[in-house]
Amino acid sequence: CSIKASTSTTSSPPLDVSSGKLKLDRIGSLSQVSGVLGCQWGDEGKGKLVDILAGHFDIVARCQGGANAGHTIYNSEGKKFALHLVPSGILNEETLCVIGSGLVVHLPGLFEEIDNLESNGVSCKGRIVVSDRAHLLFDFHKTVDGLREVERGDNSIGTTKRGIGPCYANKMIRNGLRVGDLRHMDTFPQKLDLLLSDAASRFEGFIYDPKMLEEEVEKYKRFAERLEPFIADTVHVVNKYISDNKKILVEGGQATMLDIDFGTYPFVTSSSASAGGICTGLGIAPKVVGHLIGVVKAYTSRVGAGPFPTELLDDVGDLLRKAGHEFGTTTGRPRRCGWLDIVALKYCCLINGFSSLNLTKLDVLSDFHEIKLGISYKKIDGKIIESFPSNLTVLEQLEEVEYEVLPGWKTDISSIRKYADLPQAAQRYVERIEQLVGIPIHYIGVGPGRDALIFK
Ligand code: 2SA
Ligand code: GDP
Ligand code: MG
Repeated sequence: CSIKASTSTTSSPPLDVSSGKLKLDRIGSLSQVSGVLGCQWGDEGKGKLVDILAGHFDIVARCQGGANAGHTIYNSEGKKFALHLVPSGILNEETLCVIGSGLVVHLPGLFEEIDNLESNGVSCKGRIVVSDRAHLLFDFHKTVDGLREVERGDNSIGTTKRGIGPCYANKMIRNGLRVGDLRHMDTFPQKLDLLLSDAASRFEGFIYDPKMLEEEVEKYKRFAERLEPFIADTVHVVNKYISDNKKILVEGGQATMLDIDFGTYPFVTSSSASAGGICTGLGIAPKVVGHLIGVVKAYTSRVGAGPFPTELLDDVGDLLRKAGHEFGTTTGRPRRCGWLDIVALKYCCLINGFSSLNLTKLDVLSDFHEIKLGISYKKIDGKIIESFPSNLTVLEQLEEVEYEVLPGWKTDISSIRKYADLPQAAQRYVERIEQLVGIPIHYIGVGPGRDALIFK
């Protein structure tokens, strides 16, 4: 169900990039329900693309994760916004932002984010809806997250300590509280008591005194009142938009290599961060999901522990971190950096069936004499592994990654807006990636700003 830009139901004009209008054939090839998903270990720059595309969609929806996500976007005046729960469509006034049923929502954090947006001139009233099926993430989930990390000792995951895993665990063992429970404050205290008692019985370090329940209930009574205008049955809302022929853009949080099923388990997040999460986290049918854009950084970063075959623990890695400003948007942690891993990228493309890719942060590679692409993994016994292994032990026992070395371009590309104007070596890098993964790169990021995008 391909759509035409000219039939857009949103009134915003096509985005003005300095090379002219946003290339309409690229927008025209998007489908009624499109998605933007991370291809690596997160922080590929998904938020920037979602913000840019938002003007062409009626809804921007998050389908999984919580305030562990950190999406950095800039408005047209260059003002920076770091979003965690609010979808990256919020800067586009015409867009309705949906926090879907697959999310875990920390209400104090959500209100703080809304207040911050409002105080910076971004109106949120009537523009955000929160699913009544989304799970409530309480402060105690954060405490438990921290306690579990301590318990894991040397095997700690390096979570964002935002309570994500413990909240999803409650969802799965079926004693969690959902946003819709805020409409039934009579049974709320009893359910919360069970949750808190459960956590206290599991962790010695978790002190649960009765005052805690009282205080929490009082707080949530106030939250319930404030949240009421935002609460909706988003399954109904989103499907109604679809049947009215309106357009939905789904914004992925984290990325496939952090997906609970397909990532580097157990060093993953606790939600479905790949294509499947779109349907399970929004309640829409697979047949309506069309064009998926995979966002891939021109190199790789990872924050937190876990395997990272192309990681660079030397000066080159430091240079990537410095040039790319690779520090966590949520926690400020330095991100681990390395070359682009084609083995992991091919695996991710297989799982998600992307229609196109957005290669981001190509500008960050401008200072390098040579740039490497991780092509295959070699085991200790000399055997080549071409597909991404499911087993952590296999990953840990890799002898080496085989690289293809490409020449760098050693020139600033951040003000270039036309593909043909990129240096030959940069074009060669882009085209080699396309060739290796077999998916076209339609968007190339050359800077953090809205206009720093090349349409190929
Ligand atoms: P969690 O907190 O349970 O989801 O952590 C589990 C793993 O998932 C990783 N994770 C992330 N990786 C990259 N970016 C994320 N968002 C923030 C950002 C991270 C930050 O945008 O920079 O600020 O540190 C994100 N969220 C979760 C996490 O590092 C664990 O490896
Ligand atoms: P997300 O979680 O995938 O949305 O990504 P983050 O916002 O956590 O991290 C990406 C960072 O890179 C942000 O600070 C963006 O502003 C920045 N960024 C995005 N695209 C580009 C790009 O093409 N070039 C440069 N230099 N920075 C970019
Ligand atoms: Mg991020």
